[in-house]
Amino acid sequence: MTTPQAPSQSPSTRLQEHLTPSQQIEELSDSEGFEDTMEPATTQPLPSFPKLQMFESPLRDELVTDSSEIETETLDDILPFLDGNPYNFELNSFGVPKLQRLEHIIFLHKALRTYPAQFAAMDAARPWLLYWSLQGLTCLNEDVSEYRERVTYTFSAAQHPMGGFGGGHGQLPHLAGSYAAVLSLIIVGGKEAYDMIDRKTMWHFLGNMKQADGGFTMAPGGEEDIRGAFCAMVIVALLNLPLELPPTSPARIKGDETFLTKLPEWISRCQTFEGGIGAAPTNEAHGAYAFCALGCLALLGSPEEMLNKHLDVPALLSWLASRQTQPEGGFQGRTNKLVDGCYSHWVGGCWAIVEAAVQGSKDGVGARLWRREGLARYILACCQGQKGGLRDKPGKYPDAYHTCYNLAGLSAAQHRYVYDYEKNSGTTAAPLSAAFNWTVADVVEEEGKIWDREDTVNIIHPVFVVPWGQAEAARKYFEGKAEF
Ligand code: FPP
Ligand code: K
Ligand code: ZN
Repeated sequence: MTTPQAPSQSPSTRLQEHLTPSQQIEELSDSEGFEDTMEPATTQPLPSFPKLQMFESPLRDELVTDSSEIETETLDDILPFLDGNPYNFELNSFGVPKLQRLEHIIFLHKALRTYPAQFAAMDAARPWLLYWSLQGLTCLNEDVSEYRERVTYTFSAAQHPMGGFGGGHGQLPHLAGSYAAVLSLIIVGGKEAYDMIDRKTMWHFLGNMKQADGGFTMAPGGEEDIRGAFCAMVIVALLNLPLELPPTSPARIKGDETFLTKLPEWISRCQTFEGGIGAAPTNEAHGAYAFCALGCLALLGSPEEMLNKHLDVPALLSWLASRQTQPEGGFQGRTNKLVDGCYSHWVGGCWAIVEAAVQGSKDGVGARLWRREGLARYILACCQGQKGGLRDKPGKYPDAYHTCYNLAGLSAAQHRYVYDYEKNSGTTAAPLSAAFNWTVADVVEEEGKIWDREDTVNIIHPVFVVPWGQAEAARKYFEGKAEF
C-alpha cells in the first residue's frame, strides 16, 4: 500500500525564503478583505471537457417548479466554468484549472486573523472557524505549528467549567463547538494542546447529552440529532474516554449503561424511505447528516459489519449515487436541490465508508460507485475563487467552511481509503478503536484522474477529518493516561 505525499515543497516554503508568513499575507492579499470579484474575465475553452458530460441529467422531467427554475439558472452560471476558463487560471496537463494552492493558503491564513465587527454574530462559531482554516491549511500541506499556542490559548478560554467547549469565554458548552475545538487541538497537536482539554468534565458534559432513546442532544435542553451522536462519539474515541455513562446522564438515570446503548438502533431510525439519512427519525434525508451517521457507525465497528447490520445498504447506495449532479459533477445535499461545493465532503466523504462496507476486505477490488473525476472537475473548475478560497458554486463568495470541505472532497476524490481489519490486530481490541484501522492508496489511472501531482491535496482521516496521523497520535497519547 503506498502512502502518497503532497508535493515536497509547498508554495509557502518557496515564499518563505523571502518573507515571514504575515508579510506574505500582507504582500499578496493587499486590501481585499474577504472579498472575491465575481466578474468573470475572458473565457478560454477547456480542451478536455468530455462532451458526454454536457448532456443534461436524463432524470429531469417536464414539470416546471421553483426548484427546476433555479436549477436551470444555476446551470447557466456553472456551464461557463465547466467548458471554459473564465478566470484564466493556468491549466494542468488534463486541461483543467490547476489547484490554486498558494492563493488558498493565503485565504486560510487570513481567515485565522482578526475579524471585522460585523462578524460578532459568528462568535459562537469561532471553534469552527479555527477548525475549517487549520484543516484546510494542512490539507494544502501547510505547516500550522505557528498557531499551536494561540489555538491552545483560545480554547482554554472557551472551555466551560462544567465541561465541553462553547464559542468563547462565558458561553455555554455545545457539542458542535466541542467537536470543532477538539479537532483543532488535535490538528495543532502536542502535549500542551492535549492536556488543556479537561477530559473528566468533558465526559460529564457528553454524558449529560446522552438521551434514553439512544441519541444525543447538541446542548443542554437543545435539539437531538445525528450531529450530536457523531460529535460525541468522535470526542469519546479521540480522547479515549470511558464508555460508561456518568451518573448524571439522562440515559443513565433511565437505566442505560454506556454511550453506545441503543445508539446504532437510533441511527438506524434516521434512515428514510429515500435510502438517505435525516438529522433525526422522520426528518428529510440530507448528505451532511448521512456523513454524520456513517462516521458514527464507523466509530462503533467495521463499516462492513455496522452498515450492513444497521442500514439498508442498497437503498443508501442508490440515494448517495443520486446526489452526484449531471452535468456539474459535484454533489447536491438532497433531492431536487442544488450542487454545492461543501457536499464534496459531506457526500463525497461517505464513499470511503460505504465502499468499505460493500467491498468488505482490503483485497476487495475497488468498487466504482461514483465519479471521482466529475467531483474533482467541479471543485477545480467551478469552486476555486478568483482570488483564493473555495466556494459553494460560481456566483458565491469563498469562505473557510467551503474551502475546508471542498479540499476534503478533493482528497476523497484523489485517494482511496481502505479499511484494513489486520492493521491493529497485534494490539488489544481497545474500546472504540475501529476507526483507527484505515489505510490509504492513491487513485489509479483508470479511475479517471484529471489532476496532476501539484493538484493533489494531502490525505485526511476518512472518519475524523483531520490530517493523516493526527487522530492516531492523539488517541495514543490519551491511551497512555490514567482514566482521568
Ligand atoms: C441545509 O441547508 C443543510 C443542512 C440541513 C445540514 C447542515 C449540517 C451540516 C453542514 C453538517 C453538520 C455536521 C457536523 C459534524 C456538526 P440548505 O437548505 O441551505 O442547503 P441545501 O439546499 O443544499 O439542502
Ligand atoms: K447549501
Ligand atoms: Zn455549502
